[in-house]
Formats: sequence, C-alpha cells, structure tokens
Amino acid sequence: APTILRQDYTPYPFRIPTVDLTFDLAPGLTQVHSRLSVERIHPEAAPLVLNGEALNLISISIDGHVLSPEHYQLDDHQLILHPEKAAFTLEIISTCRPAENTSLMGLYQSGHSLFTQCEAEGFRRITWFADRPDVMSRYTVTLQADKTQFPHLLSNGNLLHHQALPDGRHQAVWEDPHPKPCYLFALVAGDFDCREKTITTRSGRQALLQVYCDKGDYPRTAWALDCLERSVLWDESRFNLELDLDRFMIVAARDFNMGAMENKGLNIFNSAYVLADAQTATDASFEAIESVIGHEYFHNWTGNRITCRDWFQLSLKEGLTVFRDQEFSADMMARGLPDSAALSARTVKRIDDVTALRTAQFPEDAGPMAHPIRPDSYQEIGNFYTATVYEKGAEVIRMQHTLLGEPGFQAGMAEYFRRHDGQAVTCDDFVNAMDSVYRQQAPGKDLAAFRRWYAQAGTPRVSVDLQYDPQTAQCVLTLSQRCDPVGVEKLQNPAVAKPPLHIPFALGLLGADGSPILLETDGLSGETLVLDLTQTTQTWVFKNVTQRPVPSLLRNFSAPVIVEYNYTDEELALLARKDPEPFSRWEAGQSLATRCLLAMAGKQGQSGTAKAAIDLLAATWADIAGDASLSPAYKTRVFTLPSERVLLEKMSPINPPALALARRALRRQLGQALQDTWQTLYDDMCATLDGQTYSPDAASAGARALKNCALAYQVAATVSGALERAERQYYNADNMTDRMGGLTPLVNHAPEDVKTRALAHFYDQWQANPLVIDRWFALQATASSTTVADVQALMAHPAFTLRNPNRARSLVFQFCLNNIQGVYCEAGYAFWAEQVMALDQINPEIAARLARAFDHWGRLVPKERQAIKLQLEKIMQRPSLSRNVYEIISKALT
Ligand code: DPP
Ligand code: ZN
Repeated sequence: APTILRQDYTPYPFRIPTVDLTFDLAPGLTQVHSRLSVERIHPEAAPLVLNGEALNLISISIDGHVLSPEHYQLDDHQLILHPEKAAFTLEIISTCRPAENTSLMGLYQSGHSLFTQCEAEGFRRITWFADRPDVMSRYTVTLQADKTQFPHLLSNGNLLHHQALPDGRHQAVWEDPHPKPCYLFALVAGDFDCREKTITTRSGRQALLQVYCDKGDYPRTAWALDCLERSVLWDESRFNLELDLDRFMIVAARDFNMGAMENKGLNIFNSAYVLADAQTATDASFEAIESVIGHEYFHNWTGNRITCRDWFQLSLKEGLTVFRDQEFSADMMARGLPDSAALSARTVKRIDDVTALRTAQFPEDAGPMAHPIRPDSYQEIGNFYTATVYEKGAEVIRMQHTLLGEPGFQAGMAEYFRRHDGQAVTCDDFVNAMDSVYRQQAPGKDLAAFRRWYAQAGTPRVSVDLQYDPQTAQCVLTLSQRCDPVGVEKLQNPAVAKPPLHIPFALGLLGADGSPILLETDGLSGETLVLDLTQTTQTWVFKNVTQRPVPSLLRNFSAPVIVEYNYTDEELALLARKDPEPFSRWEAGQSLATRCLLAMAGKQGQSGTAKAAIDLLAATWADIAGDASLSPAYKTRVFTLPSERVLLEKMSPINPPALALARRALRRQLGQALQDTWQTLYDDMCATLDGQTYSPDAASAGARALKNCALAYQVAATVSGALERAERQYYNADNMTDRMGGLTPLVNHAPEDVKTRALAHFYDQWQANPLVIDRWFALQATASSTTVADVQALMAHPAFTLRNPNRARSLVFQFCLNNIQGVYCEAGYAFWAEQVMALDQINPEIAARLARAFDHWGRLVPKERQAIKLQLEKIMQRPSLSRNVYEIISKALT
C-alpha cells in the first residue's frame, strides 16, 4: 500500500463552489446525480482527479455534453478528466448499493433506515468527488424515496421544500448555507420518532433542536436533548460561540463505526451515545452521552467553521474539541457547588481523563503505531483516529491553556477565529494564534519549543531530583526530560536525541505534617507553581524552606509525561492523606497501590512480598474513607486499583497473567482488611440515596459508584452475606447502575447456578433492547472465568452478529482487550487472529481496531511473544487484507 506523506501536500488545482446532489434512494440500488460547478485555479494543465470507490458509472457530462469514454480515465479509485475550460458544470450520474455496504462508510443501511458516514474518506463511496477536506462547497441536496418506507428525509442545513411525488414517493430539498468539505456531508432516510425543542440563542435567534431515534425509543431521548441544549448554552457562555444554524439535528443509528459524527447541522450518532433512561443506561452511559453530544456540537465551530487543510491536521479539530468536551463535562459536574467541592468534582473528571490517556494512549505511544499528534505519514487515514490524535492532542491543547491562562486562551481562540473562520487550516495556524497572545503576555517567551509536541511521538519522562540544605533553608530542584525513540523512529534513527519539549510542570512542596510550603523562586511565589521546563535539564532554587519537604509533583497532570522520583512508601502515604491538590493526592495512592501490585506480580500474586506496603495502603484507604471533606465520587477513584492495561506499561518484560492474578489477590486482601470500612460506606451511601428517585447527576452517581465499589470489595473478599446482598441488589434495583452493580460481582464470584439464573433473568428482561444486551455480552466477555470456548459459544447465540459494531465490540473486543486471564494463551491469540480476519471481510475499520489488541506483543515475556508473532504472520499471509489491517499488522511485525 502506498504511504501518504504530510510533506507532499499540494493545494487542489480546482475550486468546486457549489455541489447539487439528487438522490433516488432505495436500499438495493441508489442513484446519485451530482452536478458540480468547477473552476480551475492553476496550474493550467492539471487534470481534474476525482475519487470514487464501489460506484457504478452511468454518465458524465460537461456543460450538458455527454462525454464518451475516450475523454476520461476511470479505474477502481479515480476518475480523471482533462477539462479545457476554466469554468464549467460537471454532471455525473452513478449508482451505489447501500444494503450491500457492510463497511458502514459512505451510504449504508442500518435497520430499515439509510445513513451516511463520510469522514474521513466515505464521500467517495457516494459519488466521484475531490474527497479531501480543503475543497469546500455549498451543498443543495434533493432526496427522493418511497414515502411509506422513508417518511423522514434529512440532510444538512435548512429544509427548502418538501412535496409528494407520483407512485407513493416524496421529495425533500435541503440547502446548507455554509461551505463545507465533503466529509461533513450527511443524509438520513427512515421512519423515526423525534423529540424537539426550540431555543433562543444569545443573539435572540430561534433554533430548532431535534433528536431522532428508531420508533419506540422516544422515551430514551430526553437526556440527549437536554445535553444538546446545555452544550449550546455552554459554548456561548464559556467560549463566546453561538449556534450558526436555524436547525440542529441528531439522529441515532444502531450500526455505526465511531461514537458519533459532526456533519454540519445533522449529527449522526451511534445510538449508544443518544439513548438513555434510568432502566436501561448506567451513570457512566449518561456521562458518556453528555460528553459525546457536547463533543459533536462543539465541532460546529472547531472542525466545521474552521476545518483541517489535510488529514495530517486531524488533531487541529479533534484535540481541541476533546479539550472542549472535557471542560464542558467538568463544568457540568461542578455546577452550583461551592469552590472546594467544585475543585474536587473537576478533579474527578480529570482523573478519569488521565486514566483514559494512560489506558489507551501511553501504550500506543510505546508501540509500533506510535505517532506524533500530527502524524507525518499514513497508509490508511482511518487508522489515525487514535488516542494520540484525540486524547494526547487534548493534553497538548490543555498545556497551552495552562501556559496562557483562561483569559489568554480565550483571547487566542478569538484570534484563531478572526484569522481563519471559513478556512481549512493547519495545526501551525492554531499555535500561531495562541503564540501571538502568549508573546504579548510574556515578553521574551514564545511557543517555539512547545510546537515540538506536534512533531514528536513517545511519552516523555521527567526525572526529578530534590536536594535540601537545612543550613541555608534552600531546596534545589532539578528536572531532566528525555523521550526515547519509539515506533518507526527506532528503525529510522535510534540514536537521534530528540530536542527538549516545553513542559509546564506544576508542583508544590509539603511539610512533614502535610501542610503546604510557600514556594519562592525567580520572582514567583505560591503554594503551586507551574515551572517552564524547556531545556533537557533545568534547576530551580526555592528559598526559605524551613524543613525537609515532600514534593507534590505534576499537579493536576499539567503535562502528558511520566514522572520519575524515588518516593518512600511513607511519603506516598502522606501525600495520599494530606496533599491539598486533589489530583496529586489521588496519584500518590495509585503509586502506592502500583508498588504493591508490581511486587506481587513478580511473585505470582503472593502478597507476602509487599506486606508492609499493603498494610500502609489499607491504613491510608481507611483514613480516606472517613474523610468527610472528600466526595463519594472522589473516594471511588481512590479505591479503584490501576487497571491491568495501565499496569502493563510499568512492567518489563510484560507478564499479563501474573498482573491479573496480583490484582485479584490484592482486591481480595483489601476487601478483607477493610471489611468494616466497606460496610460503613455501603450503608452510608444507601442512606444517602434512600428515598430519592433516580437522577444521573454527578452527586448521586458518585454515591452509587461508591456503594457499588464497596459491595464489589465485600464480594471479592467473600465476606459473609455479601453475595446475597449483591443478588438482592441485582433483582430489586430500580436503575441499571445498581442492577449492574449487583450483577457484576455475581458473574465474577457467585456459584454457577446463582450466576446462570441472574444472567438468564437479565437476558429475558432486556432482550428487546440492543444496548442492554450489549452489556450482557460485555459482562460475560470480561468475567475472569470466561474462556475462548465460552466466547465461541456466546458467538453462536442468536443475538450475536459481527456485523453490528457495538455487538462485535461488546463480546469480541471486550474479551480480546480486557479479559487478561482469558485471552493470554495460544487459544486466545488464535481466536483473536480469526476474528480480525473475519471482521476484515465485513468492516475493515473495525477489524483494524481489533488488530491492535496486541500492539505491545514485542515487550511481552518470550513465550507469549512467540505465540502472538505466529498469529501476526498468519494474518499477514492472508491474500485479500484491507489496507487498514495491512498497515496495522505490517507495522506490528517490523
Ligand atoms: N466523529 C468523530 C469525532 O467526532 C470524527 N470526527 O471525533
Ligand atoms: Zn471529534
């Protein structure tokens, strides 16, 4: 497969100011009549190259004259014309086959409805076009279809008119006043329920907000519409950005590759991120829906009004928009709380975001697919919708926010819109706007070293040295950064020293009793300072430090780096009990737990090896449990041990089964050691929630989380009566969070008959709701006793299909990615390879995601490494691999 290079970018030689599309829609065969106005820019001789895939050509004409085949070249991917005029109208009539399109890119059928997905390169499956984000056009779209089968015909922008046609058909004409790249085109045809509300935007305009769903799902759309309205208000108040449309639609689709898609005015969503009510959705789902609805809405400005010049710039819109959705969720969680509680609520969100980064992005940055947030090359752009581009990209935006402060960052955003509204631009353009504000704020400083974050892959390490001199009352802090070569860098130039990055490093110092020490250095002073680490090694001297301090490092995770500092266990326990900065406080507890787990994993789960540290951890947790100033949500994060996937990154060589064993053993041990604590927490949380009707707000979600966390520890420790309590909670719950809170420990620990009865009851009750049945599959896929044979049996269940991405993810992905005890064996690896190859025939984007399950194979213990390598080679030998899977597997093998 050819490799596309960022440095090869050239502008498109034509403009296409208007696009006029007419669709005759039918699942079996759809006809598309495209009429483009085309204007040559330069150079004179450049041919007009249009992309097209899986299309059938009916006719091409220029200014009304039909072209005969000798006037164009056509192959499976391109249509090439050699127009003589400088401006002309090009008309292309073609057909495509939505019902046969299992890739879910382009126009496809889901249930009885038709949907499109065009980002990144799906539009070329609808009609021949310049399928690249820097060609922006005004769209007029005419949709024609059978009126009974497809009563709703939707596209971007405003509905111009709607009329009946002969033979039971009808027609809708939509016009989008905003020029857009074709990846933001969308159409939907189907029979839906719709919940709607008219709101008044800040400038006094009326806007219609609508959420469409399958018939019967209407009762589960209230939360989504509420989230959408709050997103509109939040973007006005925090970012000064107003909705620019008369109508904003969200449509839920059962079959969808991604989470959702920000098509202008017509967002199409995976139904998992739209539908929720107390009975069917967990607190986590409510929260995820809020975040994804916010994300797609915020793209309206960061992505749609200003879009990407080319796909290497993907993080321009994704990193920025993830940062914005993270801030939206944090603001929602902190809404109405007094300052200290608001800080704690925001920190819970920060902990979850950092955990997601460490779970998915740190491993990516250490593996064969490592790439900078602005990649330099790709074979298949679909493979670069990654945790690096999204989550690390958001961290890079957050660091700019930290460096400029909220007012400075908002000034930078305003400058970005002033310069580039309506354009397709680059990551450099964004940093230029921020840099212009930064230079004004801090004369002599600039973002030159900071820009390297866009160009370098790998997670930097910052090692910390702290020297204290009681005589002079001075504390000397030295920070040193390094970033080892990763991925392709290792092959190309393993010896190259990467230049240092600009790392905003927030820290504080605590006295032996945990009280904060005022930091004074270089004219700065405060209890938290953000140091500008821009060199390989830098030193700071803090004055008037009257006692040996304990450092609180990388507060609020001020940069996406790994900190190295030799804390004693007692120092970690002190920070976990006393650090006034809640993120570092949580981090210290996690570090202590990590020490216990790694020590135990080294000894096959034997806890004796880490007895002192485990006792200290338990004592610390007991204190935290009783700290009334901490919220239940925060405590739950403290009591959640680091996941296997986070821990794997800290082990060398990696031995996953040993880690899983250690984690189970430590959970059991903490369950036993803190029996009374769990009981108290469980009872307290039940009392807090007693008599309330279910609400997904952050405070009650936090109480449920802590209750279910306590219950899970009790069951893990086989405390007497705990299983029965879990069973009662499962059967009597009035909401899905508590139901899952009861069922999960049952599935993992209960005797076979209890477990089977509960699972059968669950299936019976929820079989009509696909999103709930996804939970049923996922729960079994991740249960510690589940084997490859069990998963194969579940795949034979009538409700299972690989064609629906959510269903494939709920069983196959969950098992391969999250069932460490089940999948790390020869049968597990063979199962994984089989599923990658099977999925590749159906849906290459989804297959390529599964293909990455063992990206870290090269760092595993030798026995596992060899077994996985065999499977990688087997996949590689497959003759008809998609470009998506080929890129992943070939990189894994180099
Ligand atoms: N729909 C995906 C997202 O919003 C890709 N743009 O991130
Ligand atoms: Zn996005």
